[in-house]
Amino acid sequence: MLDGQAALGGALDPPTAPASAGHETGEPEFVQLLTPDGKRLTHPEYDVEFTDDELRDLYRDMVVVRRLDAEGTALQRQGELALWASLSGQEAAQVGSGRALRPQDMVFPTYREHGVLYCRGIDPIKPFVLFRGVAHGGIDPNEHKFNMYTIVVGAQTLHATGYAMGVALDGKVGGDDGEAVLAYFGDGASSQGDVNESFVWASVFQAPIVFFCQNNQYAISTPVERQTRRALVHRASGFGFPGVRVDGNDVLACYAVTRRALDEARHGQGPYLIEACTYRMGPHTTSDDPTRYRTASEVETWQGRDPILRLRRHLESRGLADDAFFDEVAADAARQAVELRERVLAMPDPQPMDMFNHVYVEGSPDLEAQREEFARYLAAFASEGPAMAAEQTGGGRHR
Ligand SMILES: Cc1ncc(C[n+]2csc(CCOP(=O)(O)OP(=O)(O)O)c2C)c(N)n1
Ligand SMILES: [Mg+2]
Repeated sequence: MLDGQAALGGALDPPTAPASAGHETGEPEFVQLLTPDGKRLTHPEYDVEFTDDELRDLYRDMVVVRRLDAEGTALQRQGELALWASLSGQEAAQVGSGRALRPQDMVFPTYREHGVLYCRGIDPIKPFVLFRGVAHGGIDPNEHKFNMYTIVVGAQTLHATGYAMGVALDGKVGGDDGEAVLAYFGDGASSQGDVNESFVWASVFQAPIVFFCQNNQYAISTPVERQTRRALVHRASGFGFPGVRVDGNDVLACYAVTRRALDEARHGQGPYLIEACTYRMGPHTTSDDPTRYRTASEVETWQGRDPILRLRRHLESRGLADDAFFDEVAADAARQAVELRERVLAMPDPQPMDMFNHVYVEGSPDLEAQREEFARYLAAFASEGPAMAAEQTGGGRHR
């Protein structure tokens, strides 16, 4: 037994035991508050009362992030982005968890959390800056309490755990105003050493962190069955903290479990694992062709669990929204997408020499030597005109 474990009491026991939540047992058991046909369920441990306005707002958020995401795919296909990692299908997991955050909470995303970024109030153009390659996608993590995207699979869970340990050392846990950390990762990342090491450190130091696994069933072409023989949620108990499996296509359930887990963390109860069962409807990124490794019928099955459609059905069945509302939301999303597209196309290409500007605060002799060498290299194309210089340096590749 770990020192101090007794003092933590029941915090180490999963609040719900997802008994048969394994691939091997067929139908998974998870927290669900909204069925695919829009029926509202209750749950004894994870439930939230949503106002009518909150339900409509969650609907709007999901429609908008799906629409902006579609713009990312379209822009890449038109040669305007180098790459796009789509969130399509994962809107409920991202909006539900993203809206469950309190202002003081800190987020560590992967490369796919455009929906969480949107919920954080960050300008949605930020990921487009990164994927167009005009900047490194830098943002001030403290401004909106949201860190930079991490492409290195699983690495952000270590950053998040270290940060969360710092939060605890700073004495910022233990009350309603405590800070909690939300770290996203994928089913594939669950096999990374970084993620497992994060679990160890977070657990033994009772760090205020919620690990949010979007199990979208694939790590590129590798199905989740190649990551684990049991449901990922079971990992939590082995590391010594609670875990819960949630219907990741149910925005209400994702909100409810994340809110509860974050609140426990901010009150000093230590880490929590959430496994959100969802599905990546599109390719891994625009570089991938998912028809090579999954069947159309599987995709169809998941279409029937669509996160947006089920909330729409719920709103309709309760008379909380009519066609005018749905049309207005669609028009709002389309307007935001057009505006985003125009701003992406208007982004200036970076100047080749700019890459030396922000490497060190005060520069270095090596950097200066490289800067001068590269300037001479560019000057060598001067007689061939700016177009050739741009081609040699990668500038203008989007055209
Ligand atoms: C350390 C590391 N290994 C491999 C890769 C290549 N890679 C990028 S995404 C990915 C799959 C990740 O799958 P998952 O964690 O399930 O997240 P998802 O993309 O499904 O959201 C891999 C292997 C990488 N970026 N970093
Ligand atoms: Mg995955």
